[in-house]
Amino acid sequence: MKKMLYSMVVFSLVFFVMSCGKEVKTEKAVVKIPTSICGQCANTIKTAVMKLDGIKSVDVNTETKLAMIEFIPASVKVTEIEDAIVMSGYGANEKAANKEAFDKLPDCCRKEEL
Ligand SMILES: [Cu+2]
Repeated sequence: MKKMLYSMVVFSLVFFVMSCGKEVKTEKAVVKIPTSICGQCANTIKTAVMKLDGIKSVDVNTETKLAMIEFIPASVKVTEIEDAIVMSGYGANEKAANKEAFDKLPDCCRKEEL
């Protein structure tokens, strides 16, 4: 019983600290990904962006050619997100895809020539 009470106290304390901890503010950014085509493109972009610190979620839509990214502005900047996409072989907003990365993409993902 004593042990249970102890663990309950610890639990509520942890919960208290967590809920009182500085609230992490997130922001949402929409990045244009004009050269994305298929589901594999979406996966490649998602994987590349998720590797960055401070990324909460990535939602890639190859039909609207937009990526919706929720991120922590204190940890990561939109330009870094764009660069990660560029380095994975896709254009991001006004930035062109990295040529080397683009050449390594599967054939189905390279319909648009740079
Ligand atoms: Cu593709």
